[in-house]
Formats: sequence, structure tokens, C-alpha cells
Amino acid sequence: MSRQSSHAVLAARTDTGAPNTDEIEALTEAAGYTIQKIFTQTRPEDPTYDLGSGKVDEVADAIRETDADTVIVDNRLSPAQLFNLTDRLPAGTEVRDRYRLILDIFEAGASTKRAQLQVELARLRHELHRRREEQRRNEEWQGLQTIRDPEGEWIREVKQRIDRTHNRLNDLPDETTPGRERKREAGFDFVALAGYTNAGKSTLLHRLADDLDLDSAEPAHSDLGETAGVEDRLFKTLDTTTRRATMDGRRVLLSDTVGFIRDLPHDLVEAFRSTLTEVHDADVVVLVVDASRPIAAVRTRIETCRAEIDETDGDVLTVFNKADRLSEDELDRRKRALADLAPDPVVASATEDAGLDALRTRIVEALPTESAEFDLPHGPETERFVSWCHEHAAVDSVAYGESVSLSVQGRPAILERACARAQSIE
Ligand SMILES: Nc1nc2c(ncn2[C@@H]2O[C@H](COP(=O)(O)OP(=O)(O)OP(=O)(O)O)[C@@H](O)[C@H]2O)c(=O)[nH]1
Ligand SMILES: [Mg+2]
Repeated sequence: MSRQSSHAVLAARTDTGAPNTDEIEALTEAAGYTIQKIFTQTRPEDPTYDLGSGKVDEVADAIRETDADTVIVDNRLSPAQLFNLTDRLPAGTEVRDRYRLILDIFEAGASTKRAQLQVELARLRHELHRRREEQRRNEEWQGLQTIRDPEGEWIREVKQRIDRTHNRLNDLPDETTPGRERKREAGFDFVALAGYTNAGKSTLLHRLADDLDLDSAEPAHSDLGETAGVEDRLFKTLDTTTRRATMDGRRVLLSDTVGFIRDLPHDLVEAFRSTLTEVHDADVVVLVVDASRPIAAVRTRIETCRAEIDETDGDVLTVFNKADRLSEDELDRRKRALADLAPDPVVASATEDAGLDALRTRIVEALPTESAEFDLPHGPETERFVSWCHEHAAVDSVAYGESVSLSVQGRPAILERACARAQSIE
């Protein structure tokens, strides 16, 4: 992180109710700042500063009195508010809003070329708004001072950079999981783990995945940290990873995805399209929730995630994770209070390995499934058919008597092919 040694003052304002600063604190730390002081305020938005003017003075004092050189506001500031605030604070103070903070975290963590370019695009668009505002102000002050950029050159430059970044992104190869269709034809089911940042998605992936990494024959234990990092820090995972998992004989490709957050800047949702692609194309989306949070927070988190995964084709299965932190009573209260959003959640603890068998069963139940019974003559063709079924679907039973009886379950398209193959034997 580039701002490892920076110190920040936080300011959170809500229209009503006491502001909860847990999330902005975690975001601030994830961006590499040490928090020096936290200010909260309940009042309607001030059009000039977002915060009330008196609060801005208190924040300015805190900047003078502490080592902090950055102010972080837990709201989305308009470009004008950003300028006004900066003007009121001691010279050299950086102002970041929630949007810019999330952008910083993504910028520092993006490791693939695509992710880097996408974050760059979001940053440039933000910069364009900022420059337009500065230009507007310059024009207002025309009579008083020379205009910094009379031709709008400064704005054109950022527009050109936006175009260039766009082009570079378009030149990148298609990002969808390579061989996705081929893998479906081979009988794989697609399951995506989605959810709020820090819910435990990557931890669950490690628990559910088979030992072998999808793309290599190496045991995955040696590179756990890289394939799907697990850490108590927001937005730890910024790339989608896919691993194999076997559930009741079904072969599943399980994808870990980038976490969601309240007010996730839309440019960034776009930037991490691959997360949404995994989610939209999945047969089942496992929506992982940190159930140990206060009920109201769990509710907004489920709602935030549901809004993002709205367009999925598959079933959505909600997991109340981190159940190890809750008593039976607290768990029951959450289930009752959230029954409208998550009528029948799977209760689990990824770290304690609890509830995972139930989760596997529920995933398999939600997969598109057909089943069939076959009764075939002994012979090499039937043997080949039995192997094919093992490779492409889940074989519930095979009995060798006068004939070979076989009971198979799998993706509907696979079962259709199995029936056609069996007919050619009979
Ligand atoms: N107590 C408890 N902690 C858990 C559990 N599952 C995950 N955690 C912890 O929660 C933190 C976040 O877990 P991750 O798996 O990184 O969460 P994530 O959803 O992948 O987070 P991002 O990648 O940042 O979106 C880590 O410190 C985990 O050890 C659980 O069942 N119980
Ligand atoms: Mg993760």
C-alpha cells in the first residue's frame, strides 16, 4: 500500500440515527491509514461541505493537533464539496470520500492487467468530474485571476487518457473462464460464492474445494494465500478464482468473487465484471453473509448483495456464516428477523468446519438435475458407457446381475446425452 504511514481523521455524517463507523474504519485501515480521530454527526447534508460548517472547523483543528494529513468522509462528496472542504482545511490536507477510498484500495490490490486498467478507468472518470469542477470555478473567478486552462486543454487530456485506457481494455483477450462451455459439456456444475466483503467467501472456498487447484496438478495448500487470500481486511480478494469441488459425486467448479459493499461505486462494479459474470452464469449462487453482525447490518448487507446479483440465472442459497460467534438464541433471533430475505438459510462456520455437509447437500439439491435408470447388456460398450457416466455425472449405483443396472444423476443436458448413448447400445 502506498499510504502505509499516513494518518487520517474520519468524519461520518448521517441524516438520521447515530452513524456507525465500523465499516469506514475498516476501509480506512484497508487503504493503509492509521486513524487518529473520529468525528460523527447527525444532520441533513450541508450542500457546501456535506458536513456542517462547525464540524469542519473541528476537523480542521484535529488536523492541526494530530499527525493526520488526510480527512476521510464517509459519504460521496460532489466535486464542489471536495474543493470547498479542501479549501477550509489546513494547506496540504488530502480529502478522500468513501468512493475515492474504495478506489484506492482496489488500485493498490488489483493484480491483473485487466483489473488495473479497469480501476484506472474509474479513477480517470472521477478525475474528469474533478477537473470540470475546477474549470468551472476558474471561470467564475475569471475577473480576479488568470484562467489556468483557458482552452480546456487540461480536460481534453484526461478525456484522451480515458479513451486510451478504453482501447487498451478492449484489446485484452476475452476474460470469461476459459473453456467454460467445454467444461459444462463435460458435466461440470458452476457455483459462485458471492457476498459482502469480509463475509468469509475465500475461507469457504478453501474448505469446500478439492485439494487440487483447477489449473495445476500441484496441491493447493502451498499457495492458499495466493489463490484466494483470507484475511480480516476488507477487499482482500480482487480477482476471481475457480477451484474444483466434489459434492455428492457432482463435479463442481466453485468460484470465489470480489466482495460487495454498500455504495460500491458503479464504475468499480463494472470494473470487476468478471465477478458479475461468474455470478450471472452460475447454476447456484451461494450468498455468504457474516451473520455475527448486528441484525440491521446483516439485513442491509443481504439487501446490498441481492441488488448486485439480481440478474443471476441460478438459484440463490443464503449462508449464515460465522455462526461460531453466535449463541443459539442469537442465531434464532437472526433467522426470525431475516426470514423475509433469507427464508431458509444454511447455518455454517467456515473456520470451525461446521454446517458444511449441509451446505454441500443444499447446493446439490439446487443444481439443475435429471436422473435416469439404465438396464444394459454386459459387454465392452456398456463398460465404456459406465465409465462415461462416472466422468460426466454422479453414478448413484451400479449392479452387475444378469444385466448391468445403473442409476445416474447429473445435468439435464448430460442425462439427455446419456440416454442417447444407452439407446445405441440396446
Ligand atoms: N469466527 C469466524 N471467522 C471467520 C469465519 N469465516 C471467515 N472468517 C474470518 O473472516 C475474515 C474474512 O474472511 P475471508 O474469507 O477473507 O472473507 P471474504 O468474504 O473472502 O472477504 P473479501 O475477499 O475481502 O471480500 C477472516 O479473518 C476469516 O478468518 C467463520 O466462520 N467464523
Ligand atoms: Mg475473499
